Amino acid sequence: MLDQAILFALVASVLGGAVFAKAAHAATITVTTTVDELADELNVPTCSNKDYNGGAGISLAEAICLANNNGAGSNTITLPAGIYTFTKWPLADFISSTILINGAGALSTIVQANANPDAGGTRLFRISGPGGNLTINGLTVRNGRCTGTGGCLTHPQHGGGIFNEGSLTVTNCTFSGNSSTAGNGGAIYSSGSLTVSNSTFSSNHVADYGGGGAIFIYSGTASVSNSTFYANAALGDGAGGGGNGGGIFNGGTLSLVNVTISANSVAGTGNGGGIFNNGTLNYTNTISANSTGADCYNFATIGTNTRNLVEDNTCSPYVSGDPNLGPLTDNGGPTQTMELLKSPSLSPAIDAGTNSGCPATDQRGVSRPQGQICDIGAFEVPAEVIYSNGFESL
Ligand SMILES: [Ca+2]
Ligand SMILES: [Ca+2]
Ligand SMILES: [Ca+2]
Repeated sequence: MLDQAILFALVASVLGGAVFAKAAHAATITVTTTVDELADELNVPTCSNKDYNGGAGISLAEAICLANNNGAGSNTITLPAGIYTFTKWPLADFISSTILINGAGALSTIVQANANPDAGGTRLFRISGPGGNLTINGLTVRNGRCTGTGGCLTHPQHGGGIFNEGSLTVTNCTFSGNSSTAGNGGAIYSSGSLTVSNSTFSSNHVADYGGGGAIFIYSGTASVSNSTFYANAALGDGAGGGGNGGGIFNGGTLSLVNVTISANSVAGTGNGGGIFNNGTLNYTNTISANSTGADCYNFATIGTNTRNLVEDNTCSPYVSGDPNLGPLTDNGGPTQTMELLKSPSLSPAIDAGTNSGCPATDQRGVSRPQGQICDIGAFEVPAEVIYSNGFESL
């Protein structure tokens, strides 16, 4: 016969479990395998009726489905160091819930498309609107691609890395080698809400008449800060035609704060090697330089325009001329950056920004400002230590 206290404990335990189960929509899911275990079931763009138990572990695709099926509330997916290769389109495509994917850092957690994608390509993430809300932190998104009409499923050919119709937040990430060769947005296409900080976009591209080698903002809002865009391109059709915005195409409302944009390009009839603005551009403490095609081509509205450096003097900057940038490389911090050099000539971006709205750190995590004033761009040059002997060293 059960002791009354034990019975009470059992009932409490069952009730507690029931209460917990009802509130258990928010979950943390840890990915345990780099194998794309849901690959054979990905051809239907829904997460229902899938066997999440196939294979030996929980794959990234399975984790996304588990989160989507978990109802309201936010879910955290922990993505340990490793290379996660999507072998089919487009499951991870469909994020319809609130998900945070936490990588172990952009150098060690890599999400990529396979070398030989299905016809049409292998995009890496798609956020459905309006319920989809994805945050990615500390990972690399590379080699995602949409290759032609009908590719990357119903929305076609845009956004080789990520297609966003909901809300997307990117922090401490690298996007490289993503492409959309018959559409817009090599790395990201957005018609929703986009926030990017402390991230680097390099060598992403579009082709034909596509625009936005790295990012194409069709509509909606986008805020980018403490980030670097290097060698992204709108390659054109190879016969004199081309798309706009080698780095960024803006058709919505775009805010840039302490961003470095360098060596991006357009071809043929394309314009705006660095930035093409067809919406509202608000920009502060931002560099655009070394472009093929104009560093910044404004076709619509420039709102806020404070302390920017645009090498070729397009988009009415505070200062023009070469910013004297170092190569894209590891300068400390989780992502690659471009240093402001002091020789052979002092970079005119050093101590030339505004402290108003300047982020508390630079892209690497170095506190701002160094010296009295924030530098222009994503990199803050450390203030020189002047020793009592009057020199920079003892
Ligand atoms: Ca599994
Ligand atoms: Ca230059
Ligand atoms: Ca400074």
